[in-house]
Amino acid sequence: MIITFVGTAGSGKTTLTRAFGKYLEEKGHAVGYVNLDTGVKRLPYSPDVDVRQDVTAWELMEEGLGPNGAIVGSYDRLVPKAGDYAERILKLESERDYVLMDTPGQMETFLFHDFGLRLMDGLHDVLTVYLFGPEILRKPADYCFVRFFGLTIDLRLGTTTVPALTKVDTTDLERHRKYLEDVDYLRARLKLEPSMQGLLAYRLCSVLPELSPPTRVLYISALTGEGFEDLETVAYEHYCTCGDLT
Ligand SMILES: Nc1nc2c(ncn2[C@@H]2O[C@H](COP(=O)(O)OP(=O)(O)O)[C@@H](O)[C@H]2O)c(=O)[nH]1
Ligand SMILES: [Mg+2]
Repeated sequence: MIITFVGTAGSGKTTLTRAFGKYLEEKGHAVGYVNLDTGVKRLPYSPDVDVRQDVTAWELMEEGLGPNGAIVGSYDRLVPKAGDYAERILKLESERDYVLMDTPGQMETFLFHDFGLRLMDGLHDVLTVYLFGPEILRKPADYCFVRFFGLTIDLRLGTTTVPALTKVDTTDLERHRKYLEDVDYLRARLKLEPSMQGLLAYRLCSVLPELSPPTRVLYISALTGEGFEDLETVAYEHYCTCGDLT
């Protein structure tokens, strides 16, 4: 089974790839690792498939491009190879119990670039885990934002996406849990918001139950291992039920 970690730069994708992989290995599973980040210099795990074998962002910087141009340019060069990478990842999947895919630091290069989309088109039944840190959850509308962002990843990649709050070792988990799990509570709080943003969030959250089943939210710390069992369970259920994560 293939699990892809997607999230903004610094949300914890690489750290979780390493920590969750180690957890699975300690339980006796064979784990394959895929690095899709052309811009990373050092990885805490040994990738079995690594896009840096073909191109790195820093070699394009040496050719004179700035950091953003180098990142985009590196994925432009990878586009013709997307099918090959998909095949290599599928082969790795056939040899291992789990394949963990660590995606580009900047999420947009995966979600908006042809390379990421073509690669995902070549894979089947991928479980995508959308990682977001507690620092982006400041007001009630933010909880609505992350729920919808998870859905837009589904829409974009055509995979099943489960939202995961990361770095829970750094935050007051119970407060986040209530907003993320109890849509009625969230709506009640949003109703009190006088802004247009609050009104939009209220309306969006009102249609959330219609748009998606009550998806489970994961609460994870790559440092303490909290939530790893739940992630393993969700991955297992995904492969047994083909996408029903209620
Ligand atoms: N406290 C805490 N820090 C974390 C956790 N996961 C990642 N980090 C830190 O967050 C930073 C970014 O992590 P990284 O895995 O490189 O993020 P990426 O850009 O999404 O791959 C690093 O300094 C990590 O040590 C976590 O679960 N708890
Ligand atoms: Mg990373």
